[in-house]
Amino acid sequence: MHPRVRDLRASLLALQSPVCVIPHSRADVDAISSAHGVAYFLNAHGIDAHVCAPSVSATAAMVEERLGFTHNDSCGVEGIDVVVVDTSSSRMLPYDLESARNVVVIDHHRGGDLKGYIFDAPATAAVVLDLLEYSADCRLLQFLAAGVVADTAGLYAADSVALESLARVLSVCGGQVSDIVDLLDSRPPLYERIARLRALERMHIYAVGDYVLVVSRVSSYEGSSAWMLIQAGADLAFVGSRDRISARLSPRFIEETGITLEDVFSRLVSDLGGSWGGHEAAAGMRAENVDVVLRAIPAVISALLLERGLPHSLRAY
Ligand SMILES: [Mn+2]
Repeated sequence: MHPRVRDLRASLLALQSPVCVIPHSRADVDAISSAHGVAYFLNAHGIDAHVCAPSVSATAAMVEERLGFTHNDSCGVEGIDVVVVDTSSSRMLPYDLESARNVVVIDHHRGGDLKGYIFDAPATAAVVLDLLEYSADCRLLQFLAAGVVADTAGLYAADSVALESLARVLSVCGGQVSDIVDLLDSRPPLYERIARLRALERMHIYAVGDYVLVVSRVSSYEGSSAWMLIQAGADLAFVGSRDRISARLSPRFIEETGITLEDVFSRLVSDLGGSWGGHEAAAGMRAENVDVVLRAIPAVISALLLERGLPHSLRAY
């Protein structure tokens, strides 16, 4: 056990029943699994604890149900002991904790306003696994392992600590990585899947030099559709709905050309009006006439490449 986890253990064991364990609002898999892990730890040590989560993300709710866990949707915090998990920002909490008797905070994000146990860890669930010393019901250990997988983008961003915690869960409970990863596997709702398929049906494909640009049109779920087009092999995907356009870029395109969606959308907005917002690889814009903007995209991408001294041919397929 990490020395700081030992200190956390002592702080938790000093709490008095009943304890309310609260993950951040719109709790993700890491937050909700960690909350269940802390409640289990307290209950195992004779302290009555329950998880209180007024809002839970769709994926977190799905994993929770798959593994047979339940939580309370609301709780009163006045005069009782509270454990906050996976956040140290009071604005991320569903309750004002001013009136609570004691508050213990467990997190792995820096920069919050609440003091507590902030770990340099890949996920709060990795800390909770250490706290439990990997000794609990396997449903709980797998839930926490799923929290680690979720917070490391499906292990893509996992470091040795994340892999070690996953390896220890597998050595205790058996099974393989896919058993944990599959817990997080969700099928999007019907209308989202139909929108994605429509995006495939209606797409226009361009080769801009070595890059594949895809432009399409749906009536909703344009962001999910753009993401799917990148998964399907596009380097640039732009999908319009009634009054907005969502876009995604592949990491390869940004790395090799230095062109981001900030460049693309600020050019489109200055040429055609509208407004945009987002990040370099995922962003969206609002436009009065979405079709006019969509038609302008191939030429704008081509111009941006030329401005960076990257000659290419532009072909429609
Ligand atoms: Mn987390």
